[in-house]
Amino acid sequence: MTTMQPTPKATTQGSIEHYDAVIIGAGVGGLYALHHLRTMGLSVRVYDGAAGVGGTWWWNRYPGARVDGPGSPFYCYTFSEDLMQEWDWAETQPDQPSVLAYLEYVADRLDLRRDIQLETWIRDACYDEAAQRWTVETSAGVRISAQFLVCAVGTLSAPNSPDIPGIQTFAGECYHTGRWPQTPVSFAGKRVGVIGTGSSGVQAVPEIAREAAHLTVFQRTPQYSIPARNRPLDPEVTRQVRENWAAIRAQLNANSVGMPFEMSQRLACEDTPEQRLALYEDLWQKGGFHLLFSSYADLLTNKEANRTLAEFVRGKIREVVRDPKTAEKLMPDYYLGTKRQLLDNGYYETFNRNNVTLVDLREDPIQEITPTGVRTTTGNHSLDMLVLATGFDAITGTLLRLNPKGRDGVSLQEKWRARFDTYLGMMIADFPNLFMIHGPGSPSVLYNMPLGAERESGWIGDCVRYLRERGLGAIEPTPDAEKSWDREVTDLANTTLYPLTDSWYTGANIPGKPRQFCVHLGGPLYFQRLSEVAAKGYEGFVFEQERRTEVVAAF
Ligand code: NA7
Repeated sequence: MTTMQPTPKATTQGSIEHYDAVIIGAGVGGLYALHHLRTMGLSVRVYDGAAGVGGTWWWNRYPGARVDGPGSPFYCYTFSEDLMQEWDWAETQPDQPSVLAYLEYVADRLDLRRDIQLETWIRDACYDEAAQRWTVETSAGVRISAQFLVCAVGTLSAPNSPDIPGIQTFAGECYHTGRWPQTPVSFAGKRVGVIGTGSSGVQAVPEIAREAAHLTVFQRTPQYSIPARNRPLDPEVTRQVRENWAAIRAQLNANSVGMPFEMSQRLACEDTPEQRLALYEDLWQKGGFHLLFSSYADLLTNKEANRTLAEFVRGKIREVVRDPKTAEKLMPDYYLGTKRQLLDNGYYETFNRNNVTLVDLREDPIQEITPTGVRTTTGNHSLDMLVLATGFDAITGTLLRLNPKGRDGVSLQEKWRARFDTYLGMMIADFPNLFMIHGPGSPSVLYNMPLGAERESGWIGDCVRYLRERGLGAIEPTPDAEKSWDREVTDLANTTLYPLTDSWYTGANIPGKPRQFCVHLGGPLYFQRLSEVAAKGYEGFVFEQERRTEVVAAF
């Protein structure tokens, strides 16, 4: 591991600092991109609006927040043997403080902080065609210039605050899970309402119910949740992973979601109903994503296969929730796994508590929020605190809010009015030298995100090197390359059940957002495509010769 290298110098022209690369975001993606580009010898500056590093793990401090996918010791960077050997994970599904502590440790261990400016929002970014550089402007009005702009802005970082009549009038405490306060929040003795039952709501509900005087859960769409079965991480697992790290890393890279799962090759119809039930029961007891990935290969592609697992989980809800009416309200009816699959620690059990009420908004919609609570069609729910677990304008929302201006001043909002066109999920036509990490059209949220960030940053670094070695000043994809990439992403998605469901994967959670499933489902195939494109001299891209050389740092 390289530490304590000298920071390549930024240059100053007039009052503007010039860097080789500006990275927006100091989360999982931005931290690694900084390390990687800096190791290559580039001058790099990272900006983040938060007061600490960690990105989504800095903001999402709501009670119960924890890794809700496959957990430790695999939700981490893989590039450094040292990081792997040094960091001890305590639980199989690390909680938010643990993941944040890990990212802080990485920032310190790699000496990243000296190139990160916190509490600094980037409010604008414009491409200067003559200079072949980006100018970004901070919320304080400071302008910075960089040849490359790396948007590591996060896929779940633009909170969706619901437009419910009267929401601004609520007089009690009101928190969005994605903007949870830094100071402790007490629920003791309070009447709390939670709106939203996605991952955040399902994680927060059991924790809040334990402390609050009363909890009212406002549910719009019931979801399937699988027990996470979080437990202390067996030290023997850690030991084996450390001993076999090279092999495990290769396994992660080869896996379709970047995790060491045994992906089933068997079809659901190859087993009898009794065999299926036995397998589902076994994997339900095991907990986590095994039920989805290690049971049958066609659960996300075949409606009948999906129905068998959905029926099994509905049966579990009926078994756990004692009041049959409440159980019926909790019954999901979409294709399991096509919304973000939830993992919980006692979610359905929480509805057996006598201080918890479930309001089914499909039969009893919210009319308005008043200063004292929530009024639904059937009555008032008096509340001291409102928790908005209403999610995010996912994948594209933060980039669109930043709204960079590319060639001819065209804005990203104009460019993406109808479709989120990208090439490889990495770059956008008319936005030269702008790279994305976890952008639309990449595997992003359906892949191990630290590993994806590493692999995408590696591609960005190689691309920068390619330009520098050839005296090229700018790169951008062709519109044709974007169109064929869109077809590839869409064709892959259409082999699955994902596009059939309203979810944040399809953009359906945000009113007016174009409906588009913009996650590349290829896993290793995606990274193979990245390598192929690079090997063919960046096929699908066009270049410009370097016009100016005086601001280019030593490389
Ligand atoms: P999600 O998964 O988008 O969940 C948001 C929830 O909020 C979901 O149940 C929504 O119902 C509900 N919602 C959204 N707007 C409203 C309004 N206006 N009224 C009532 N209910 C509403 O976000 P999360 O934060 O839970 O999870 C996102 C990721 O963040 C997750 O993967 C974690 O890793 C962290 P809907 O289903 O749209 O009917």
